[in-house]
Amino acid sequence: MTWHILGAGSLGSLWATRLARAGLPVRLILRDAPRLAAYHAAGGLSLVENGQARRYPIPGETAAAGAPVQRLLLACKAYDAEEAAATLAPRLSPDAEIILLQNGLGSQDAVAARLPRARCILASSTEGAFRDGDFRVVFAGQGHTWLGIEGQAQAPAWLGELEQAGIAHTWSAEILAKLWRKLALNCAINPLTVLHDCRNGGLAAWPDEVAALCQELATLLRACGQASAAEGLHAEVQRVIAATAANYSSMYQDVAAGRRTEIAYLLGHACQAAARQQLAVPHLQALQQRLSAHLAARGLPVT
Ligand code: NAD
Ligand code: KPL
Repeated sequence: MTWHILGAGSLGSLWATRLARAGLPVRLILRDAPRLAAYHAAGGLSLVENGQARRYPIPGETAAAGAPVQRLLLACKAYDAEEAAATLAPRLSPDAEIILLQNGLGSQDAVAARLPRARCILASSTEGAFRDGDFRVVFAGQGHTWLGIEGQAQAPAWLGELEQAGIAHTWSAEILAKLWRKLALNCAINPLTVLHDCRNGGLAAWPDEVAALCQELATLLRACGQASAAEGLHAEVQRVIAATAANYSSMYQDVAAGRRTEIAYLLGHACQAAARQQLAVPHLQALQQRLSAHLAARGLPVT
């Protein structure tokens, strides 16, 4: 079974190169003909691991190519996911499976609504990768990927291929709790690092702000039926701040580089969920307003 991977960005390239290295059939879906031509000119995808680069000549195509797609890894940003999935709709076989690698929440439902016949598998990853050149990805941080369909205990047989490719993973029937927990961590840390212009460790100077956000986020998680994701949230946020003290958060890096953020799928999703639950979250709302103003002042989208 071929792995079609849409998005030759950081995570898409990290998955594509490791699957190809394990001898599994992989095809990369590029945005358009000019990107495909640039990819061909590059001669494949390069993976940099422990300072060593190796190139993998993985076949590429655009969404317009004809062959049916049975297994798709959607590896674009959350704000591109629905449209990207829609471009592939005509090629999806009736029993197609789509693995959604997007951070945050909201994009997964949008994809599922666009492709009602596809089997959507949600994923939450703590792996770290970045691009240091076109079609070149650096494996920056070992991590783990949880995959699952809510309430489904039976893992698909192809998970063995991830094993074969050395992609650390676990199947989870409580994948929504994983995604909510990561969303809460990101909401408690990332926007504050942008607003206070600091590394994660700099948030140790703002303990009351962090505590107030964690308290609201935990209440929200419980209201949304995610009590397990609320458990010990503040303590974990403090642990992550200490453990990643020297790092800049992903949102900080996006803003610093003038890139669009995934705010709508993190803080935006949290505030919307609170509104649906008629739950007052004044700190989260104030944070969203401050962050939106900060992004707008830099010409960046606030959704
Ligand atoms: P990225 O921006 O590096 O890569 C996304 C790629 O998708 C880009 O190359 C973009 O051109 C491509 N793309 C978008 N729309 C497309 C389309 N219609 N057709 C073809 N290609 C298209 O992003 P990333 O860092 O790999 O992140 C992907 C998701 O994974 C995000 O939600 C992110 O939050 C999450 N994530 C990333 C990391 C990481 O270390 N990079 C870790 C954990 C989670
Ligand atoms: O995931 C993160 C990010 O920067 O996006 C951490 C390190 C957990 C901070 O929220």
